[in-house]
Order: sequence, then C-alpha cells, then structure tokens
Amino acid sequence: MKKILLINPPVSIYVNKTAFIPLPLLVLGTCLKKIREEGFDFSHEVVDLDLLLKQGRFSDDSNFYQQACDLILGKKPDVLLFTVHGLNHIVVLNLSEKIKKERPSCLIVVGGVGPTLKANEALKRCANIDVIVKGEGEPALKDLIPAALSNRNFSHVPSVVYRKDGNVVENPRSFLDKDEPIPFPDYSLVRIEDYIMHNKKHPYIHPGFVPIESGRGCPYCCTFCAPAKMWERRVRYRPVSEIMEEMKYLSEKGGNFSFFTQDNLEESFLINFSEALIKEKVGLPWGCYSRLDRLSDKMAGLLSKAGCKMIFTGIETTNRNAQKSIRKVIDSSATFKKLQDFNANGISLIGSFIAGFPDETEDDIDNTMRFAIECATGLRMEQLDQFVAKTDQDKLPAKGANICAIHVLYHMPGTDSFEQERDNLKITEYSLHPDCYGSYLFSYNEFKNDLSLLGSNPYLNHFTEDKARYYCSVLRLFNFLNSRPYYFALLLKMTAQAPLALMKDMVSCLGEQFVLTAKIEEFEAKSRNYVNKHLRFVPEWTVKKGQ
Ligand code: B12
Ligand code: SF4
Repeated sequence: MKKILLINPPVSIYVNKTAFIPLPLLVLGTCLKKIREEGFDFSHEVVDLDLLLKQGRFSDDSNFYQQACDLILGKKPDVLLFTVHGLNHIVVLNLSEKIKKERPSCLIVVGGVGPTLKANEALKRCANIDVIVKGEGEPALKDLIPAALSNRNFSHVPSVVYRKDGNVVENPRSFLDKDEPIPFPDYSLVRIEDYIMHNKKHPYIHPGFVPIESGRGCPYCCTFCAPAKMWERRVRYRPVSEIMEEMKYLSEKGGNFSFFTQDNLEESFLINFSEALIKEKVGLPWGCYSRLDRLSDKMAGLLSKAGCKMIFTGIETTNRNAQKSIRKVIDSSATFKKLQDFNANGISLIGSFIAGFPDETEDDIDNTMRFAIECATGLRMEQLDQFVAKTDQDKLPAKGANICAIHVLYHMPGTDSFEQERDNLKITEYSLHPDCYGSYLFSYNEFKNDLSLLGSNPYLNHFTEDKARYYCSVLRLFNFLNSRPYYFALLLKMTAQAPLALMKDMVSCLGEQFVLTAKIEEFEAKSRNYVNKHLRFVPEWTVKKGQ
C-alpha cells in the first residue's frame, strides 16, 4: 500500500519550547481520509518533527537532519506533504535534499502561506521539491493525491506549481467553494494530550493554549501583510456550532484557552459567535486577532461576557503618512479609548507597532514609543507620570494591562510592500539571532543569500547596515523595558528623558554589538543592571512566557 506522510517541520518561537498542534496537517488529514473513503488505496500519518524536537527526542543542531531523515525514510513513504510556516523552509530544503538522494521516487509536496505567495519563483529555486500548492490545500488535494499515487500528471490539478519536462508549470489557483465546509481537523492523527501537557510546561500566551480555525481571510489589504495576499480579501467563517464543538472537544482534552488563528475577526462574526457562546453557556476563555479600531463601542462588554480574554491587534503607528503608506489608517485616540474600555471589561490586548518607515524622523519614533507605553498601561503619558509620581516604587504594578511591542517594518515576499521595495531588500542578521529566533537549526548564515521565497522570509528590509543596527538595538531594548511599563515610565521620569533618547543612552552604555547579539539571559541581566542603577531598587523585570 502506498504511504503518505504529513510532516510538520520545526517552528520556533522566541526561546520558548511551545509545540503547536499542527493544525494545517490535521485539516488536510481530513481531506485525505475522504479521498481514501472514495476508494483510493493508501495510508497516511502525521510526523511531527517540531514536537519531537521540543520534547527533546531530537537534537537542536545539525544531527537533527539525520535523525529526522532516518525516521521519515524508515516509513518508506511515497509522498511527503510538508507544511511550511514562516522560516522553517530551511529545514524542508535540507531534508528534501537528503531524502531525494536516498529515495528519489518519493514525491515532495510543499504548502502554506509562505510558499503560496511566490510559488513559481520558489519552485525554480528548489530543485528537490516537486510540487508547491498555492493557498488552501483542500481544493488541490482531491486531484493531487490520485495523480501523485499514479501517473504523476498534474496538468489538471488546481493551485499547483510543478515541473514538467524540466520546465516549471503553474496552474491557476482555486479556492474552496463557499458551500464546501472548511474541514473539521482530524485530531485522531495526533495525541492532543501530548501537546497540551507539553505546553502547560512551556506556555505561549496561556498554558493550555489551543489553536482553532474560526474561518479564513481578512477583508483589508495592508501593504505589508502576507494574509492579505494569501486570501485576496475573501473572507469566510465556519459555522459557530462547529467552532463551539471544537472548543469543547479540546477543553475535554485539557486545552483551556482557545486561540482563533484567523487573521482578523470582524464585528459581525464576533457578535454571532459571542451570542451563541453566551446562550450555550460555553464558559471557556478564548482570544483572537481583531482590528480594535473596527470594533464598535458595544463590543467590549459582549466579548467579555462570551469569555474573550485577549485580543491581538495591529496598531502599527500614529503617523498619518506612514499609516497611508501601509494602507492602514487608524484613529489613534479612538483606538486608545477602546483599549481602555476593553481593559475595563477584563480583556487584555497584545498590541503590535511598527517602526522603520522610510523618512521616519526621531520624533516619529518617539511618538510610536510613547503610544506603545500608553497602550501597555492604558494610561495617557500625563496620567502615567502622575501615577508614578504618587505611588511608592515597590507598589507599582509589576505588569501593564497589555503587552505592546514595536517591530521593524519587514517585507514578506509576495506582499505589496515587498514588490515596491524588492530591489533594495536584504536580510538582517540581528533578527536571526538563535536566542531570539528559538532554534539552533536556523542561522543567519543559512538565510543570508536567500530571499526565502519558499518560506516568505519575514526578515527582509531596506535598511543600510547602520540603520538596521540602530532600529534592531533600540527596539530590542524598548520591548524589554515595555514588558514592565510602569517601571519603564518611572525610569523615564527619573532620567528626564524621552523614550528614544533613553534607548540610545542604554545602547551606548551596554554596547550596540552586545544589545544586538547577546544571548537572552545575558541581555536581560545587563539591561536590568542598567535599570536598577537608575531606579535604585530591584524590580523583578523579566517576563516569563505565559505570564
Ligand atoms: C499559529 C501561528 C503561529 C504559531 C505556530 C504555528 C504552527 N506550528 O502551526 C507560532 C506562534 C509559533 C508562529 C510563529 C511564526 N509565525 Co506564524 N502564524 C500562526 C497563524 C496565526 C495560524 C497558522 C494556522 O494554524 N492556520 C490555520 C491553518 C489551517 O491554515 P494554514 O496553515 O494556512 O493551512 C492551509 C493552507 O496554507 C494550506 N497548507 C498549509 N500547509 C500545507 C501543506 C501542504 C502539503 C498543502 C497541500 C497545503 C498546505 O492548506 C491549509 C488548509 O487550507 C498564522 C496566521 C494564519 N491565519 O494562518 C500565522 C502566520 C502563518 N505566521 C507568520 C509568521 C511570519 C510567523 C513567524 C515568522 C513570526 C516571527 N517573526 O517569529 C514565526 C515563524 C515560525 C517558524 N517557522 O519558525 C505569518 C506567515 C507569513 C508568511 N508569508 O509566511 C502568518 C501568516 C501571520 C501573519 N499575519 O503574517 N506562528
Ligand atoms: S494587517 Fe490585519 S487588517 Fe491588514 S490585511 Fe493583514 S490581517 Fe487584515
């Protein structure tokens, strides 16, 4: 019987060891089951290399490749289906090379957001990959699997890019029909408890975090956004009854915080969903991505009643010109009021901000920094100053109400901003430091000459070397300090400095090279020393993951 393996290459997240349930593979697993039920004879299973690595059963160094290959080849597969998430295409490229040498007849298929956006160029660059599937896997698999198991003629398979007689051929992309359901993941392909148990020890956002698809797509078209290109502004949601069923199923397995993977949940869906959760008394906590600026005033109360505890939101910048340039115009004052309202209803925000726009001035950076501090505490700068002035140092809240970090503007291949900047883009070494990046399987050396069209390298930018060092160092320090925003505000007050000036001072005291490259523990220890010298007391600064 022919054998298909669904493979999850390692993904990384900061220094954390969270092992995510391989949702794309479980969804595709449901399609494979259906194809088998239609009479095609094959077996399939998930090989989760990420979990094996995070559990310590594989090494986090170059030995990994031999261990992973031995496992895969030992199963004598005929077809490998790799999901590529962000940067882990490097692992897929290395593994494919080894596997093709040992088992040339094995068909290697790759899919995911990254490979989708520049599939044609990617296949030309990746000699050991046979097929790239663009977009949703479901419409392609129906025809791809029978072809893969027989004559390997892919001319009629939608959404694929493949090789024929030495040429790369690209078939048009197809979307799942509106009346075809998004499949319920086949959880029988993995032991869910393994992930949940592991992640309670190594949490991301929340111990017991489980990802769930609420639907697909976002209606907006921000220039830097990969999902905007992936979904081409098409939006669909799963039936709320099915989502609730999945939440309950995962909660029975120990998952106690559902996180919806869809890029931006809109108000109309959130209202239906929340009302159903309240009516059914589901009572499980959850979080999602949503544009705060697009939610009306009534939403905070409703979402809170429905169990929402956290919203991940892109606030990006207060600078109107920059907002226009990225096609994401946000009224900052209205958003700030909304954030306060959400906090008052027990919902915290993870706010993401951007710096590094062309023509950005130091004042612009300072404004973004101030706003990110305000959003982290839910207090305007003047209120924050007063609060800090009248509160004993050791009585200051240890954490802010929200987590707010500023990221450098990067250009992911295939996005509109990538196309605009394409000829000037480089990969920034500092963003790929293994401690920030999470796994020693990935290193700057592997990426430096690679535009990473397969994995959609998110670390491409247009900076000169000096600028890259400047932004990466001040932002690494800013994000560290803003994880404890009340102490940060106190520090600003005591040093009587604007945020950017303080960051620059810190960079010069600690040394730019050190800030950019030091291992996380060392970086945090020295940064704490600097802070303590000025504050003259010793707050517990480092935020542990999942706190
Ligand atoms: C959960 C998540 C994570 C988790 C881990 C995910 C995991 N192991 O499953 C964590 C937090 C670790 C993470 C990390 C990162 N992520 Co992430 N993540 C997501 C998120 C929110 C959900 C992914 C998901 O499960 N979706 C649901 C599944 C069902 O959809 P899907 O994966 O797209 O799969 C469908 C198709 O793509 C296709 N498909 C997928 N694989 C395959 C394989 C085959 C063979 C076939 C045929 C089809 C196919 O079929 C599936 C069903 O239709 C997405 C956003 C999103 N909405 O997708 C971002 C997203 C994928 N991440 C992104 C990025 C940039 C990152 C990071 C680089 C961030 C960073 N700077 O560190 C890291 C990189 C991780 C790494 N490789 O080391 C970007 C990717 C952009 C791009 N162009 O590649 C996204 C789109 C977020 C965004 N808004 O930009 N992420
Ligand atoms: S950045 Fe957010 S709002 Fe903009 S297109 Fe992407 S998912 Fe949608």
